[in-house]
Formats: sequence, structure tokens, C-alpha cells
Amino acid sequence: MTYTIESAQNIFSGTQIPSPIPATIALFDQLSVDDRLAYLWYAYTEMGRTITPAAPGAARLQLAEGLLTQIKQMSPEEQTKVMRDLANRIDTPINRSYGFFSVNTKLAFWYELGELMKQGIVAPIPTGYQMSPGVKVVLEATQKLDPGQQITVLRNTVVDMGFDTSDLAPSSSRKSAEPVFERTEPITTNVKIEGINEPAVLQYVEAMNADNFAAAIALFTANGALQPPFQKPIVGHEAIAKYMREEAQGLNMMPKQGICEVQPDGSKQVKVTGVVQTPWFGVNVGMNIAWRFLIDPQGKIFFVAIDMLASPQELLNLRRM
Ligand code: 45D
Repeated sequence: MTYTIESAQNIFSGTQIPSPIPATIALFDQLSVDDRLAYLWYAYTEMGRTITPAAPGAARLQLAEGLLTQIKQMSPEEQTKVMRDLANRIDTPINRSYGFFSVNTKLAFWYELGELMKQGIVAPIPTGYQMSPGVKVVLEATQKLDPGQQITVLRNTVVDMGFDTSDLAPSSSRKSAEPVFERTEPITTNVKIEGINEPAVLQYVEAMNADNFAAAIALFTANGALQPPFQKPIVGHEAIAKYMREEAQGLNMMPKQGICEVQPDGSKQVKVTGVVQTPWFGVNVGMNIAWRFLIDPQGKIFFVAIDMLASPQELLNLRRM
């Protein structure tokens, strides 16, 4: 075999032009705690006017119910402290519980807190809070992003809150299954991608659009890897399946075009660009992305990276380097 995960990460290296998403998050990370919470409030409510996320559904909220009930019973001062602690990422019991939530449960938790803040049940942004120049800078940077990039910034800042539990043994209460997102759009079968007829790629998209993760996983080699945007590769069937159940449900993938290059060893490098919709925002927000596949000589997926595109023009960038 002439390729490794490291070498596969660098195929179509021209795709990896600097994204404004990490740059915006780096600005956010420099803010004080209260500024972070205020930024999220303004960014979220501002966006809510044009693009409203779908309510998370009872099954998902149930996973966060313990924490939400606890918070509802607190005094406004205590509630503010909980939110500051979450933004500060310190080690507290609540931050640990939050840290064990899946990405979508974290989003649902904050969605509900946002609703409770609007209803006056949970403390709003402290009265007398003055927006600092730093918050204005990050808000302006956010406004320049396209909607798909804006919701990615929101998502990633929310996911990073609480205590980082990645080095801790999973808590026993974590066993609960990940609730499903119900699909509102009919599933597109018979996927067509201009320039691509590689079966593994077409079948991958069909399987993912049907939430048929078993079928998607079966397309990978045993040591195959999937690299989500801004993350390290996830290696092996079991790890990829867990990731997909937690984070890839209900996605609507609409690949448009691609190129496929056969290598001397019979492997293929495939780059596809297109749009993905998340069940949180449905058809209202499209994310421009690229998939970079390395298909082994037997037609199995050895590696796929998913990249957020820096700009819509990158949809047409199918050059090699
Ligand atoms: O702090 O092929 C308040 C993979 C103020 C799989 C708030 C994929 C205080 C393989 C407003 C209350 C998954 C990798 C906070 C493809 C405060 C594959 C609340 C890609 C925090 C294609 C804030 C999938 C709230 C992709 C409620 C690219 C914020 C999926 C809510 C991308 C934010 C999905 C939400 C994205 C953001 C979803 C709901 C970016 C959702 C974003």
C-alpha cells in the first residue's frame, strides 16, 4: 500500500485554503466570559430573525432535562454563574455533565436556555452590560461570513463550552441512545455528481442521506478514516459509526460536481464539492463543503475528509493542487 492517513490528508491540498471560521473563533476566544455570552446572544438572536433553528424535539431535550430543571430552580445570580462557568470551561459538576453531552444535545441544551431566557425564566444578559469593542469586532467578523459559516462558528463555540471530558472515563449515565432527527425532506436516491461515477462515492452519499450508517460504514476499509471539518481523522468502523450516529443524522447532502484521478497503484483520488444542510436549520441554510476521498484499488473508501469551503467560489475549484 502506497498511502497512509497522513498522505491521504494532503490530497487535493489546494482545497485547504485558510477558512475564516477558525479566525473568527480565535477572536471569540480572546473575549472575556461576559463578552462571550453577550456575543452568542447577539449573534444567535440576530441570526434568528432570518434563519431560525428547528426546535430540538422532546427526546433530545430529555437528555438535558436534569441540568435544565436544576438551572430553572436557581436564583438569577446562580443561573448567570452557571452560564459563566460553562463559558469559562472550568471543572464543575454541571460542566462535567455538559461535557459528556453529544454535540446535538449541547446545542439543544442552549436552544432551550435561550428560550427560557426569552421567557424570563432564566437570567438574561446582566442588566447594565455594555457591549465592549471586542464584541463588536467579533460580531462584525461574523456578519461577513456566509450563513453556513455563521452557524458553524456558533456550533463550534457551543461545543467547546463546559469541561473537556475527553480524558475522563465515560459516565454511566451516558448510555442513553442518541435520539433521531426526523427528516422533513424526501430522501434523494439515485445521486448524480457531474464528473463522478465512482460507486463508493455515490453509494456513500445515498447511504448518508438515508441515515443508513451501516451501509455507509461498509464502504470503508477496516482501517478507513473520516476527517470532519477542523478535526483529526476518526479511524476504524466502530469509531466512525459512533461519530455518525451522534453527528451525521438528518443531514441532507447535495454534491454537485467533482473530479476523479486514478493513481499508478490503482487507487483513486476524488474531490467532490456541493452543499450540505443540517436538520437544525433545514433548507434555510446551506453549507458549502468539499469531500476529498481516497478510494483503494478494491473500490473501498480508505479516507474521506470533509472541509468547509472558504467561499462559494471554491465550489468550482476542482484543480489538483
Ligand atoms: O452562551 O459526509 C444563547 C459530517 C446565549 C459527516 C446561546 C459531514 C448564551 C460526514 C443564545 C442562549 C458530519 C462530517 C449560547 C459530512 C450562550 C459527511 C445559544 C458534515 C450558547 C458532509 C446558542 C456535516 C445556540 C456538517 C442555541 C458540515 C446556538 C454539518 C445554536 C454542520 C447553534 C452542521 C446551532 C452545523 C448550530 C450545525 C443549532 C454547522 C448548528 C450548526
